[in-house]
Amino acid sequence: MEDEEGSEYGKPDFVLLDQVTMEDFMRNLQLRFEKGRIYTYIGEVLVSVNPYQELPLYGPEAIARYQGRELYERPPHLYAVANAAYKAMKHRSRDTCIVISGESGAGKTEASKHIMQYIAAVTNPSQRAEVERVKDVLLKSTCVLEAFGNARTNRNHNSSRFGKYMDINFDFKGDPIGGHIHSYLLEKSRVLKQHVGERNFHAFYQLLRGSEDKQLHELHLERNPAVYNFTRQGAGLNTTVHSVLDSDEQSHQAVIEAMRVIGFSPEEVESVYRILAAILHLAVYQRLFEWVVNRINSVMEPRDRDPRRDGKDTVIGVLDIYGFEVFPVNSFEQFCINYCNEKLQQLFIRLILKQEQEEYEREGITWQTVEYFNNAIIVDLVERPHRGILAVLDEACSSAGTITDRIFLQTLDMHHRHHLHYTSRQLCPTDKTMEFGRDFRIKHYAGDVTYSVEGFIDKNRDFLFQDFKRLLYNSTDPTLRAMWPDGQQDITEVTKRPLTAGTLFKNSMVALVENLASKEPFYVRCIKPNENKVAGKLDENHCRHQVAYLGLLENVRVRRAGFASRQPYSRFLLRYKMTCEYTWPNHLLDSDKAAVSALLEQHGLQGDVAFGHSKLFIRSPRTLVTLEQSRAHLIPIIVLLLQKAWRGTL
Ligand code: AOV
Ligand code: MG
Repeated sequence: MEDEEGSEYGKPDFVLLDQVTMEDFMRNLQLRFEKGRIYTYIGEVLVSVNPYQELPLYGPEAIARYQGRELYERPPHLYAVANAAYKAMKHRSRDTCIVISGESGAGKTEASKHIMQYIAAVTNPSQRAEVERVKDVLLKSTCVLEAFGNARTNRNHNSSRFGKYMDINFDFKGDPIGGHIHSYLLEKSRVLKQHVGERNFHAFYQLLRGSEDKQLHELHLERNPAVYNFTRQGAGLNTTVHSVLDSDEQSHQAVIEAMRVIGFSPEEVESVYRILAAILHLAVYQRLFEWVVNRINSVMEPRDRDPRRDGKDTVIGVLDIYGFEVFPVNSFEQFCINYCNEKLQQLFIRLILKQEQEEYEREGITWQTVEYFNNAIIVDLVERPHRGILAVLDEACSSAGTITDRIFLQTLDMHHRHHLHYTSRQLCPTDKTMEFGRDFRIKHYAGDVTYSVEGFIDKNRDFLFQDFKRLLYNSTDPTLRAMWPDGQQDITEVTKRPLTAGTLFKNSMVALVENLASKEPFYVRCIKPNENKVAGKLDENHCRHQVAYLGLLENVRVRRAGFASRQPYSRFLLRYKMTCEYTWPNHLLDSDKAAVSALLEQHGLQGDVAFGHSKLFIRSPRTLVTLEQSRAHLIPIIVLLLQKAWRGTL
């Protein structure tokens, strides 16, 4: 690691802690945070603490320092993770994904933006026009989707109210040639209702505050958001987002500009805002949002696919989804959001804690098992067939209006009365923090959340009258028509029972997790430093809780008792064979394993490794740094020798 990461900045990797206790972990986190070092590794996992202030960590110069480097060569940074994912994709043709997790306001969306900026900055050195177009769309799509899908909540002034997974497709040169955005369950109930202190989606305020008088007049709108029920409920007159975000006025222009760059026609942009205006009188927002996502996808469909790869590109996926959240009143939306976070924690356990230990066993490495909390039991409570919460809810929804939210709750109580992670007032009559006949509580991996069942059945049914769909499908506005393709369905299709919102969400989560698991994963674990969005303040209890539930200590233990790096012998040799006389240019030993052993012995590094059946396991990152330095030192000498050889002067 570079000199600037001296001991006064704490350990740049928690794996290097003298002891793995919560106290030591927190001390290091705090020390680094105080020194403006918001990033720290656990092996290849990046822990990031939201600074709630602009830090001089980003931009072209910083990007240049990370470009093409190894993960451990520079201080921990998002750019290093983006670079590692990019290199795995480019040099090893691996589909990779970057999974960003953490609770609401922890900095996931900001992190995803920095990652996108890094990828945009290091690609397309030859300035191909089509690649530039794709990059523009990738970057601008964020601005548009934030306008329509983000809102101020009491936990985050720019909270993502939809889940977003973006695939970026790369050609064989490593340049982005397209992409695809999957959006997950928009919290559309926000259009109608916002809690005290919260706002509707940004786009409404941008429209009212940022439009010209003439346009507002044509749309029959007034400038003041306090006039409309949908935009005044939560925040009253205080409807501006005070933050690093631009004002609504500026944002409105930026969003329109972004839509133009992406390729929305002027007519389409006009339609979007006409519909938005109409929504201030009428509850179709999700369709508008989905249409915007689809429109962006249609211009990101890869055009120049490489025929040599059978049309298959390599992909980097970036996942930025709504974080775990608890409000004074939690409804169906929070239930889905928190279930989604349970699924992602399962994936983390599977890929980082479980798979790692299984690999040691497979490779015959001696290993002491690390215990960790497996949240599979909570995922099962939600998604188990027949008895899980979603199945019980679906059952309630299918019974033609006779079942009430209250009966749904009673059925849950009956099925889960002995479940360790489920309770309700009925089951625990002395607990006055829950209401009889209304609340149930799940003990989530990240904390307890009490859900009110009010509206669960309606929201899950997600019912829209077919006549209404048909009316909108028959509109003369082509954009509006495109949002209601199901308005043309005939009556037999319509009478089939549609899948419920909960089941659709569950299916999309299962598919998402399988998709992520099929890729080489990189993890960013975001931590929210305090509840008050204050710069430079790290609330110890609040952070300790997150460190605990994110499983970060277990992560360090697995990593530490284990190994910082592992790679197949052949790959290791390819990179470092030049540093040893027995292996350069080719080795004559019996096996790659024997050659690697000779190489390490020459460097005096054999004490820091273990030899698996097919892979070398390296304990400390320092060993890699030593090898990298040795390689960097030799490259100019080898180049010189080769040049001399070519000229015949050797
Ligand atoms: P989230 O995505 O994790 O929450 P955001 O990425 O929106 O959280 O971060 C919340 C706010 O914290 C941002 O609007 C910034 O003001 C600030 N912030 C985050 N990261 C940084 C950073 N690296 N530097 C400076 N400020 C930062 V949610 O979407 O609510 O789960 O659903
Ligand atoms: Mg977000």
